[in-house]
Amino acid sequence: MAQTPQQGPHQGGFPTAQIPFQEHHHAPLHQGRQGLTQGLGSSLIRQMQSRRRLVMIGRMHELDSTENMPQTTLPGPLGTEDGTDWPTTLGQWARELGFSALGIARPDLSRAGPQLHRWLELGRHGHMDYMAKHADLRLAPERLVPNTLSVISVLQSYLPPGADPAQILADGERAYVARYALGRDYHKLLRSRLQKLAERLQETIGPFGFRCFADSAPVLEVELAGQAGLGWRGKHTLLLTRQGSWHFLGEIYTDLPLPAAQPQTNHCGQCRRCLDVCPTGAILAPYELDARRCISYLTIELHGPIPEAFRPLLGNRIYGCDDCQLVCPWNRFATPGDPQFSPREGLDAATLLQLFAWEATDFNDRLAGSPIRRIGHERWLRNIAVALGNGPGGPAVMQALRRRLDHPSPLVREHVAWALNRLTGKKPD
Ligand code: B12
Ligand code: SF4
Ligand code: SF4
Repeated sequence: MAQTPQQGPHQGGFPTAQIPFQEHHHAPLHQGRQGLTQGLGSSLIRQMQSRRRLVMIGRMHELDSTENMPQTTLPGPLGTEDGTDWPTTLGQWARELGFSALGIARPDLSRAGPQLHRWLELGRHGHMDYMAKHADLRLAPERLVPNTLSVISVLQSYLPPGADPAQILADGERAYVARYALGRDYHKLLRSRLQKLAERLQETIGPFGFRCFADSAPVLEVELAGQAGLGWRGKHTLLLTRQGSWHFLGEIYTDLPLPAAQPQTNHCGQCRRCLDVCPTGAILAPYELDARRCISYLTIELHGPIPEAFRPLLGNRIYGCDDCQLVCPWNRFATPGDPQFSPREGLDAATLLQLFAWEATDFNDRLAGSPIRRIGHERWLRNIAVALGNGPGGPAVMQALRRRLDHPSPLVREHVAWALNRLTGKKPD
């Protein structure tokens, strides 16, 4: 789920620690106040303004430990005074925008801190340096976006139609691409929908501060979605619901005191299918993933050579991996995803040879608007070379591999040579 080749994966990257955001429409918090619609209900605006004053006074008291200032109670959640059921209203608006669910959390990530730090200390993030660099911001929404009181989390279903994953995985001549990456890149789409949601709320209640995220900043998305009552964490570490796990996550950090949801209980029970199926043993224990072993990391996030020990285990997975989700019993209840994520370029059933023949211009043109484009042509060829080496081989495959032996990239050449050796060892050509 890489964003740009030179930036942190998943993240959208934030090369400097100071401004860990990307994209122009990630305006600073105060800019969320722009666009205030004229003629709003004046009582609502007054309610918002007095609420904000109370929150600020309450915060000043929290910060000052020595003084004897009069006690001021923080206001109740938005809607307490006028009876509006904001979670339901926002949920309806979210569905109108194409999201599948919405929940609200008052963020407290203190319980996740020790586990995130342990994960980093054990080096399980591999080369994803941004995970270590911004760990503290990840754990403190109010530091990432000052004044954050609530997090609105959304689910965006993406399960695309197309060829049966099991059949593709069993066919060594075809390429398996993770379901999330068959269609349009989700990052911008989600953020633009979240922006619309926040703007609609502004038009209704007046100005407030907010920022939208979808895998685009140091945000502990699964943990927050769990707190927002959207599902529970599966043993594979992803957010799981009674409709499965084929959904992206996005958030709005806001200074509104919205009513928070109750977290759901965990429904994994005694099941451990995801742990048992993982081709590389990346799920070391329930809820513990070593990214360095995960095929998603090896094929998308890792820039250099794929460690040789893992190459045979990749099979024909050329971009990401879904095995731990494909076996999950809750995914039997999954509903079709947003049509925006339907397969493009026949990626759900393409042959490895077809994709290996793409030159850099084909790769860039055909994959414009796809998340795959971010790994670049070089890593694309690296991954497909490994998959070809794991396949049945044959004269056409040997010829295609030999043709790439003089590729300008040493990375590509080395993986092509590995594939040729492996196939030659298997079946003399
Ligand atoms: C880094 C990252 C990766 C890494 C590492 C994954 C991981 N589990 O950490 C890699 C590259 C491997 C990866 C792969 C995938 N990713 Co990813 N990834 C992220 C990212 C950017 C950060 C995740 C993170 O914070 N990891 C840090 C570690 C510490 O978190 P964790 O493993 O979840 O650990 C927590 C708990 O498990 C627990 N814990 C940890 N250790 C222990 C130990 C014990 C004893 C206990 C009890 C608990 C516990 O505490 C930790 C902190 O809360 C998020 C986006 C975001 N900003 O949040 C997307 C995200 C999680 N990825 C996503 C997706 C879709 C995927 C893939 C399915 C893509 C694919 N098909 O190839 C795979 C799935 C692999 C898997 N089983 O997780 C989606 C998941 C949506 C969902 N339904 O949950 C996200 C949310 C992006 C998005 N906005 O939609 N990803
Ligand atoms: S995505 Fe694949 S490699 Fe990664 S944990 Fe899941 S099954 Fe294992
Ligand atoms: S496969 Fe089983 S253990 Fe793993 S997430 Fe799904 S229900 Fe939980």
